[in-house]
Amino acid sequence: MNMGIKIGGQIEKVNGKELCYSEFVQRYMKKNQPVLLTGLVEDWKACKDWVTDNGQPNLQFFATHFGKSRVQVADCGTREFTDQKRVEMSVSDFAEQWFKSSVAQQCSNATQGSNSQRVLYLKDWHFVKEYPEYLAYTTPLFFSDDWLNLYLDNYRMHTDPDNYHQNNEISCSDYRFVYMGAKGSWTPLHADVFRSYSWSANVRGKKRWLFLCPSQCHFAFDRNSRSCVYNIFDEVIETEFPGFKKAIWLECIQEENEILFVPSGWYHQVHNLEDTISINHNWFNAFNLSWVWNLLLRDYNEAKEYIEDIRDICDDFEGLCQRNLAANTGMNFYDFFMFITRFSLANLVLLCYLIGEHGSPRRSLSALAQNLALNLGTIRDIAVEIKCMCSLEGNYRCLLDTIETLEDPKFFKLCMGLARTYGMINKQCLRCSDFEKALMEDLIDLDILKKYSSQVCTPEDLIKFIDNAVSKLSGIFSEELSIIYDS
Ligand SMILES: O=C(O)CCC(=O)C(=O)O
Repeated sequence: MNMGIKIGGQIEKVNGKELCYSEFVQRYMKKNQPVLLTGLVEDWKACKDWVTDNGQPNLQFFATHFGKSRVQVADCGTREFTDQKRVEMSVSDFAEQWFKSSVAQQCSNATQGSNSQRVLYLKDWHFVKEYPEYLAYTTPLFFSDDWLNLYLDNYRMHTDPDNYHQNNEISCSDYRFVYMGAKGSWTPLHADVFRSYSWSANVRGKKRWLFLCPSQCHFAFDRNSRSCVYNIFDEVIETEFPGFKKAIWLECIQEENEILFVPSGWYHQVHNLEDTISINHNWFNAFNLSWVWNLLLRDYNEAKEYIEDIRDICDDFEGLCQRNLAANTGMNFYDFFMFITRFSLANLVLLCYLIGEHGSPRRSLSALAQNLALNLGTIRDIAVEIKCMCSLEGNYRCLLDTIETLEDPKFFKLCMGLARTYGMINKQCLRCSDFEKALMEDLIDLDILKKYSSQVCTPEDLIKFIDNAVSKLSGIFSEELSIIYDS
């Protein structure tokens, strides 16, 4: 019997209306600390439409408006490998089963009998992707610097031409989800996909979260550091998980209408204390990009070690490692490299625009230029790390042609999304419509970016590309751009 976990403290709660963006960055995002935020969801349509007048989940509304959607539903009582067993069903079937089991629960409460109903939990519903027009909620400003979903709105993270699965399309299409489950539904211990940040808003209901900070995570792993505890409230066998008892957990009771910020690499287990509907995004940006790269590197080394014994009989051992990495982690080194290269280029396009448009720096633009410089500096640092990985030498084929990219409508949309994000964060100092017009009508002087070799094939190419562009641009934003080389 698990004699109970040690709880060392609670998560800080802050009124989101009294916090400004830069405070959120300094206190939580940069320091990778969790926080519970109040006051940010009150005007969401989801909070009205998805909850009945007497405060219950409005299952009828879901069945009527979104009933045909196919969703993943976890059976919380059945483990399958490291997760719960999942089945696919329609939202209306899920709503019907939820309704029936809550009636059965009420009957068993009344007769003090036992209820043998399965506890089902609808997870990872790509709601925004499926219903973009419905506008259920708006992402709070604190979580808007989201490179992951902005990128996936325009590109696929991974394309394997030999292995094209329609099914995978929607499941990798974005990381904006709706979760719905009855009281008692839960999520096993895990850290988030790509070691991204996440935020989770309770539209209805209440959750209990248990967190392990990154420096304690090894306590939840087995003696080979391979698998982590599934349910921290189960009996955890000491010989298998020798450090488990030493773990000190942080607890958070998240009430209705509160949003939890979950930092990178924090393991967590979650229990719905009431019937709950939540909205949940995963995302990353300059502050946690290194977590993504470190995870990829770790998973790559594991993937390689796993098939080491077939290296000699393999025609393309490296290719196989990368394919396995993409299948298990959701992206591989090439996908990540494409991602950071496109992002660098988009940041540089925005800088070119700021300079062309305003000739000399204005105070309000200076903050924006600093954002872009921070992004470029982070990407450059990671490119330096990738370069240092000798095992990759010679394995890069030509990945990205910058001139072609600069003419690609998808890339335009990425640049516009970036402009919108940093325009919002910096209080509209950038008129996005002007930027959009300039981009569409080819009015931005991109000569600086077009001058150099257009082929970015290796991390060295990317570093050179950034350095060349920055050296030309820094005549104007010299102070802002100097932070690129700070680390
Ligand atoms: O709400 C849940 O059950 C799980 C959510 C979660 O794990 C997350 O946001 O990372």
